[in-house]
Amino acid sequence: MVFKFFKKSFSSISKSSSILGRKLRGLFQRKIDEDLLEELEEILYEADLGVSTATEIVDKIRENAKKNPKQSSEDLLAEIKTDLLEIIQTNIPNEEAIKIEEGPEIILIVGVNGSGKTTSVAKLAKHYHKQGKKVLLAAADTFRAAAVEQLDRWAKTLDIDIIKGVTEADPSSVVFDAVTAGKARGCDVVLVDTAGRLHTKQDLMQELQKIRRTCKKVIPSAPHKTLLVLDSTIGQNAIDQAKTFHKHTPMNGLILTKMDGTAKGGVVISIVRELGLPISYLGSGEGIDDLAPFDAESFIDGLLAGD
Ligand SMILES: Nc1nc2c(ncn2[C@@H]2O[C@H](COP(=O)(O)OP(=O)(O)O)[C@@H](O)[C@H]2O)c(=O)[nH]1
Ligand SMILES: [Mg+2]
Repeated sequence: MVFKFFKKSFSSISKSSSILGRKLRGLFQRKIDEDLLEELEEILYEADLGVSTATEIVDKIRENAKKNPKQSSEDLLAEIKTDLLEIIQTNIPNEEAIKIEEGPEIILIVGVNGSGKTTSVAKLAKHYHKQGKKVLLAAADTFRAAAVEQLDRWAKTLDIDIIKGVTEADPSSVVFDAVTAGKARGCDVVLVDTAGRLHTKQDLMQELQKIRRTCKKVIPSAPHKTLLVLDSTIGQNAIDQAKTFHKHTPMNGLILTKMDGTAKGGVVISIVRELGLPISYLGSGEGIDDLAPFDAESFIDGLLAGD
Protein backbone atom coordinates (compact mmCIF):
# COMPACT_ATOMS: atom_id res chain seq x y z
CA MET A 1 0.00 0.00 0.00
CA VAL A 2 2.63 2.46 1.11
CA PHE A 3 4.77 1.39 -1.81
CA LYS A 4 2.07 2.16 -4.36
CA PHE A 5 1.48 5.53 -2.81
CA PHE A 6 5.18 6.18 -2.85
CA LYS A 7 5.69 5.03 -6.41
CA LYS A 8 3.07 7.44 -7.71
CA SER A 9 4.74 10.39 -6.07
CA PHE A 10 8.13 9.25 -7.14
CA SER A 11 7.16 9.01 -10.79
CA SER A 12 5.77 12.53 -10.86
CA ILE A 13 8.88 13.83 -9.17
CA SER A 14 11.08 12.11 -11.71
CA LYS A 15 9.00 13.49 -14.57
CA SER A 16 9.46 17.07 -13.45
CA SER A 17 13.03 16.78 -12.44
CA SER A 18 14.38 14.69 -15.26
CA ILE A 19 15.20 17.92 -17.09
CA LEU A 20 18.39 17.82 -15.07
CA GLY A 21 18.96 14.14 -15.91
CA ARG A 22 18.43 14.77 -19.60
CA LYS A 23 20.74 17.77 -19.69
CA LEU A 24 23.49 15.88 -17.90
CA ARG A 25 23.22 12.88 -20.21
CA GLY A 26 23.42 15.21 -23.22
CA LEU A 27 26.46 16.96 -21.80
CA PHE A 28 28.33 13.79 -20.88
CA GLN A 29 28.36 12.61 -24.49
CA ARG A 30 31.31 14.95 -24.97
CA LYS A 31 34.88 14.83 -23.80
CA ILE A 32 35.45 16.28 -20.36
CA ASP A 33 37.31 19.55 -20.68
CA GLU A 34 37.10 22.94 -18.99
CA ASP A 35 34.27 24.08 -21.29
CA LEU A 36 32.20 21.07 -20.37
CA LEU A 37 32.90 21.58 -16.67
CA GLU A 38 31.78 25.16 -16.93
CA GLU A 39 28.54 24.08 -18.59
CA LEU A 40 28.09 21.40 -15.95
CA GLU A 41 28.36 23.98 -13.20
CA GLU A 42 25.74 26.12 -14.90
CA ILE A 43 23.33 23.21 -15.33
CA LEU A 44 23.68 22.24 -11.68
CA TYR A 45 23.24 25.80 -10.62
CA GLU A 46 20.11 26.23 -12.77
CA ALA A 47 18.57 23.19 -11.09
CA ASP A 48 18.90 25.10 -7.80
CA LEU A 49 21.39 22.73 -6.25
CA GLY A 50 23.19 25.73 -4.78
CA VAL A 51 26.67 27.14 -5.39
CA SER A 52 28.57 24.96 -2.91
CA THR A 53 27.10 21.72 -4.22
CA ALA A 54 27.63 22.72 -7.85
CA THR A 55 31.26 23.66 -7.18
CA GLU A 56 31.97 20.48 -5.23
CA ILE A 57 30.53 18.24 -7.91
CA VAL A 58 32.44 19.99 -10.68
CA ASP A 59 35.70 19.72 -8.70
CA LYS A 60 35.16 16.01 -8.12
CA ILE A 61 34.35 15.30 -11.76
CA ARG A 62 37.45 17.25 -12.80
CA GLU A 63 39.68 15.28 -10.39
CA ASN A 64 38.23 11.93 -11.39
CA ALA A 65 38.52 12.74 -15.09
CA LYS A 66 42.26 13.30 -14.62
CA LYS A 67 42.63 9.81 -13.16
CA ASN A 68 40.19 8.15 -15.50
CA PRO A 69 39.41 10.15 -18.65
CA LYS A 70 37.29 7.42 -20.27
CA GLN A 71 34.22 7.43 -18.09
CA SER A 72 30.79 6.81 -19.57
CA SER A 73 27.87 9.11 -19.09
CA GLU A 74 26.37 6.59 -16.64
CA ASP A 75 29.64 6.45 -14.63
CA LEU A 76 29.57 10.22 -14.29
CA LEU A 77 25.93 10.24 -13.27
CA ALA A 78 26.64 7.54 -10.69
CA GLU A 79 29.41 9.73 -9.31
CA ILE A 80 27.02 12.68 -9.00
CA LYS A 81 24.44 10.45 -7.33
CA THR A 82 26.99 9.32 -4.74
CA ASP A 83 27.99 12.93 -4.02
CA LEU A 84 24.39 14.10 -3.63
CA LEU A 85 23.51 11.17 -1.38
CA GLU A 86 26.50 11.95 0.80
CA ILE A 87 25.44 15.59 1.09
CA ILE A 88 21.94 14.57 2.17
CA GLN A 89 23.16 11.93 4.58
CA THR A 90 25.71 14.16 6.28
CA ASN A 91 23.36 17.12 6.63
CA ILE A 92 20.11 15.52 7.71
CA PRO A 93 19.99 14.54 11.33
CA ASN A 94 18.20 11.31 12.10
CA GLU A 95 14.64 12.05 13.03
CA GLU A 96 14.36 11.66 16.75
CA ALA A 97 11.96 9.01 17.88
CA ILE A 98 9.24 10.84 19.77
CA LYS A 99 8.11 9.43 23.05
CA ILE A 100 4.44 10.10 23.52
CA GLU A 101 3.70 9.60 27.17
CA GLU A 102 0.06 10.53 27.21
CA GLY A 103 -2.67 11.36 24.79
CA PRO A 104 -2.35 11.72 21.04
CA GLU A 105 0.65 12.91 19.05
CA ILE A 106 0.10 16.58 18.28
CA ILE A 107 1.47 17.75 14.94
CA LEU A 108 1.42 21.43 13.96
CA ILE A 109 1.54 22.24 10.27
CA VAL A 110 2.91 25.73 9.63
CA GLY A 111 4.03 27.81 6.66
CA VAL A 112 3.09 30.83 4.58
CA ASN A 113 -0.20 31.17 2.72
CA GLY A 114 -0.51 29.09 -0.39
CA SER A 115 2.45 26.83 0.46
CA GLY A 116 0.14 23.82 0.69
CA LYS A 117 -0.56 23.46 4.43
CA THR A 118 -4.23 22.53 4.27
CA THR A 119 -3.69 20.10 1.40
CA SER A 120 -0.77 18.52 3.27
CA VAL A 121 -2.87 18.17 6.43
CA ALA A 122 -5.47 16.27 4.39
CA LYS A 123 -2.82 14.10 2.75
CA LEU A 124 -1.24 13.32 6.13
CA ALA A 125 -4.65 12.53 7.59
CA LYS A 126 -5.15 9.91 4.91
CA HIS A 127 -1.60 8.63 5.37
CA TYR A 128 -2.12 8.06 9.12
CA HIS A 129 -5.67 6.81 8.65
CA LYS A 130 -4.39 4.13 6.26
CA GLN A 131 -1.97 3.02 8.97
CA GLY A 132 -5.00 2.38 11.15
CA LYS A 133 -4.50 5.43 13.33
CA LYS A 134 -7.33 7.43 14.75
CA VAL A 135 -6.90 10.96 13.42
CA LEU A 136 -8.46 14.27 14.45
CA LEU A 137 -8.13 17.47 12.43
CA ALA A 138 -7.98 20.96 13.92
CA ALA A 139 -8.98 23.83 11.63
CA ALA A 140 -6.98 26.54 13.34
CA ASP A 141 -6.72 28.82 10.31
CA THR A 142 -9.69 30.82 11.52
CA PHE A 143 -8.73 33.98 9.66
CA ARG A 144 -10.44 32.90 6.49
CA ALA A 145 -13.77 31.08 6.44
CA ALA A 146 -12.68 29.46 3.18
CA ALA A 147 -9.72 27.83 4.90
CA VAL A 148 -11.96 26.15 7.47
CA GLU A 149 -14.38 25.04 4.73
CA GLN A 150 -11.51 23.64 2.67
CA LEU A 151 -10.35 21.43 5.54
CA ASP A 152 -13.92 20.55 6.42
CA ARG A 153 -14.48 19.24 2.89
CA TRP A 154 -11.41 17.04 3.17
CA ALA A 155 -12.59 15.79 6.57
CA LYS A 156 -15.93 14.78 5.05
CA THR A 157 -14.29 13.10 2.04
CA LEU A 158 -11.95 11.17 4.31
CA ASP A 159 -14.57 10.58 6.99
CA ILE A 160 -12.27 11.93 9.67
CA ASP A 161 -13.35 14.05 12.65
CA ILE A 162 -12.59 17.75 12.68
CA ILE A 163 -12.69 20.48 15.32
CA LYS A 164 -13.59 23.91 13.98
CA GLY A 165 -13.98 27.28 15.55
CA VAL A 166 -16.26 30.02 14.40
CA THR A 167 -14.72 32.41 11.86
CA GLU A 168 -12.21 34.72 13.50
CA ALA A 169 -12.17 32.64 16.66
CA ASP A 170 -8.85 32.69 18.46
CA PRO A 171 -6.84 29.93 16.71
CA SER A 172 -5.48 28.88 20.10
CA SER A 173 -8.99 28.22 21.40
CA VAL A 174 -9.58 25.83 18.49
CA VAL A 175 -6.28 24.13 19.25
CA PHE A 176 -7.20 23.85 22.93
CA ASP A 177 -10.52 22.22 22.02
CA ALA A 178 -8.88 19.89 19.50
CA VAL A 179 -6.10 18.70 21.80
CA THR A 180 -8.61 18.21 24.62
CA ALA A 181 -10.97 16.30 22.32
CA GLY A 182 -8.13 14.26 20.86
CA LYS A 183 -7.13 13.18 24.34
CA ALA A 184 -10.70 12.47 25.50
CA ARG A 185 -11.55 10.49 22.35
CA GLY A 186 -8.42 8.37 22.48
CA CYS A 187 -7.05 9.64 19.17
CA ASP A 188 -3.57 8.70 18.00
CA VAL A 189 -2.82 11.87 16.05
CA VAL A 190 -4.13 15.45 16.01
CA LEU A 191 -3.15 17.38 12.89
CA VAL A 192 -3.35 21.15 13.34
CA ASP A 193 -3.80 23.33 10.25
CA THR A 194 -2.64 26.89 10.97
CA ALA A 195 -2.96 30.29 9.31
CA GLY A 196 -0.23 31.46 6.99
CA ARG A 197 -0.78 35.15 7.01
CA LEU A 198 -1.61 37.46 9.82
CA HIS A 199 -1.19 41.19 9.76
CA THR A 200 2.53 41.09 10.22
CA LYS A 201 5.21 38.43 10.36
CA GLN A 202 5.61 39.22 14.04
CA ASP A 203 1.91 38.47 14.63
CA LEU A 204 2.22 35.15 12.86
CA MET A 205 5.18 34.08 14.95
CA GLN A 206 3.52 35.16 18.19
CA GLU A 207 0.39 33.29 17.23
CA LEU A 208 2.39 30.12 16.66
CA GLN A 209 4.03 30.50 20.05
CA LYS A 210 0.64 30.95 21.66
CA ILE A 211 -0.61 27.80 19.91
CA ARG A 212 2.38 25.88 21.28
CA ARG A 213 1.72 27.10 24.82
CA THR A 214 -1.93 26.13 24.46
CA CYS A 215 -1.02 22.58 23.44
CA LYS A 216 1.15 22.29 26.55
CA LYS A 217 -1.70 23.28 28.81
CA VAL A 218 -3.46 20.05 27.83
CA ILE A 219 -0.47 17.80 27.13
CA PRO A 220 2.81 19.12 28.58
CA SER A 221 5.00 17.33 26.02
CA ALA A 222 2.98 18.69 23.06
CA PRO A 223 3.30 19.76 20.32
CA HIS A 224 5.32 16.67 19.48
CA LYS A 225 6.15 17.80 15.99
CA THR A 226 6.05 21.07 14.09
CA LEU A 227 6.36 20.57 10.35
CA LEU A 228 7.08 23.51 8.06
CA VAL A 229 5.46 23.42 4.64
CA LEU A 230 7.57 24.95 1.87
CA ASP A 231 6.56 25.45 -1.75
CA SER A 232 9.46 24.01 -3.73
CA THR A 233 8.65 26.10 -6.81
CA ILE A 234 9.90 29.24 -5.08
CA GLY A 235 13.41 27.80 -5.14
CA GLN A 236 16.00 29.48 -2.95
CA ASN A 237 13.42 31.79 -1.33
CA ALA A 238 12.16 28.75 0.53
CA ILE A 239 15.39 28.80 2.50
CA ASP A 240 14.82 32.35 3.78
CA GLN A 241 11.26 31.47 4.70
CA ALA A 242 12.40 28.43 6.62
CA LYS A 243 15.06 30.39 8.49
CA THR A 244 12.50 32.97 9.63
CA PHE A 245 10.14 30.30 10.93
CA HIS A 246 12.87 28.24 12.54
CA LYS A 247 14.22 31.29 14.36
CA HIS A 248 10.89 31.78 16.12
CA THR A 249 9.53 28.28 16.43
CA PRO A 250 11.65 25.16 16.49
CA MET A 251 10.86 22.97 13.49
CA ASN A 252 11.21 19.21 13.49
CA GLY A 253 10.95 18.69 9.78
CA LEU A 254 9.86 19.96 6.40
CA ILE A 255 7.17 19.12 3.91
CA LEU A 256 8.21 20.23 0.44
CA THR A 257 5.20 20.66 -1.78
CA LYS A 258 4.61 21.09 -5.51
CA MET A 259 7.55 18.91 -6.48
CA ASP A 260 5.44 18.02 -9.53
CA GLY A 261 5.52 21.59 -10.75
CA THR A 262 9.16 22.45 -10.43
CA ALA A 263 12.18 22.04 -12.63
CA LYS A 264 14.17 23.04 -9.61
CA GLY A 265 13.95 19.87 -7.57
CA GLY A 266 17.60 20.42 -6.71
CA VAL A 267 16.45 23.01 -4.18
CA VAL A 268 15.96 20.05 -1.84
CA ILE A 269 19.75 19.69 -1.68
CA SER A 270 20.22 23.41 -0.94
CA ILE A 271 17.57 23.27 1.74
CA VAL A 272 19.11 20.26 3.40
CA ARG A 273 22.53 21.89 3.34
CA GLU A 274 21.44 25.26 4.63
CA LEU A 275 18.96 24.17 7.25
CA GLY A 276 20.09 20.77 8.45
CA LEU A 277 16.47 19.84 9.09
CA PRO A 278 14.96 16.50 8.17
CA ILE A 279 12.75 16.43 5.11
CA SER A 280 9.76 14.49 6.27
CA TYR A 281 7.56 14.38 3.18
CA LEU A 282 7.42 15.45 -0.45
CA GLY A 283 4.16 16.62 -1.98
CA SER A 284 3.79 15.98 -5.68
CA GLY A 285 0.28 17.00 -6.71
CA GLU A 286 -3.08 18.29 -5.62
CA GLY A 287 -4.54 14.85 -5.05
CA ILE A 288 -4.95 13.26 -1.65
CA ASP A 289 -2.40 10.51 -2.40
CA ASP A 290 0.26 12.84 -3.75
CA LEU A 291 2.50 12.74 -0.71
CA ALA A 292 5.40 10.46 0.08
CA PRO A 293 7.80 10.10 2.97
CA PHE A 294 11.17 11.41 1.87
CA ASP A 295 13.67 8.81 0.79
CA ALA A 296 17.05 10.22 -0.24
CA GLU A 297 17.98 7.54 -2.74
CA SER A 298 14.65 7.47 -4.58
CA PHE A 299 14.63 11.24 -4.63
CA ILE A 300 18.06 11.45 -6.26
CA ASP A 301 17.20 8.70 -8.74
CA GLY A 302 14.20 10.80 -9.73
CA LEU A 303 16.24 13.96 -9.95
CA LEU A 304 18.80 12.34 -12.26
CA ALA A 305 16.38 10.16 -14.24
CA GLY A 306 16.92 10.17 -17.98
CA ASP A 307 13.42 10.03 -19.40
N1 LIG B 1 0.70 20.87 -7.95
C1 LIG B 1 0.59 20.85 -6.62
N2 LIG B 1 -0.27 21.69 -6.03
C2 LIG B 1 -0.34 21.66 -4.67
C3 LIG B 1 0.46 20.79 -3.88
N3 LIG B 1 0.14 21.05 -2.58
C4 LIG B 1 -0.81 22.01 -2.58
N4 LIG B 1 -1.11 22.39 -3.84
C5 LIG B 1 -2.06 23.42 -4.28
O1 LIG B 1 -1.61 24.69 -3.82
C6 LIG B 1 -2.71 25.53 -3.51
C7 LIG B 1 -2.59 26.04 -2.07
O2 LIG B 1 -2.71 24.93 -1.20
P1 LIG B 1 -3.31 25.07 0.27
O3 LIG B 1 -3.19 23.70 0.89
O4 LIG B 1 -4.63 25.69 0.27
O5 LIG B 1 -2.22 26.05 0.92
P2 LIG B 1 -2.21 26.78 2.35
O6 LIG B 1 -2.64 28.18 2.11
O7 LIG B 1 -0.80 26.71 2.82
O8 LIG B 1 -3.14 26.01 3.23
C8 LIG B 1 -3.96 24.69 -3.74
O9 LIG B 1 -4.47 24.99 -5.00
C9 LIG B 1 -3.43 23.25 -3.69
O10 LIG B 1 -4.24 22.36 -4.44
C10 LIG B 1 1.38 19.92 -4.55
O11 LIG B 1 2.15 19.14 -3.96
N5 LIG B 1 1.41 20.00 -5.93
MG1 LIG C 1 -4.75 26.63 4.33
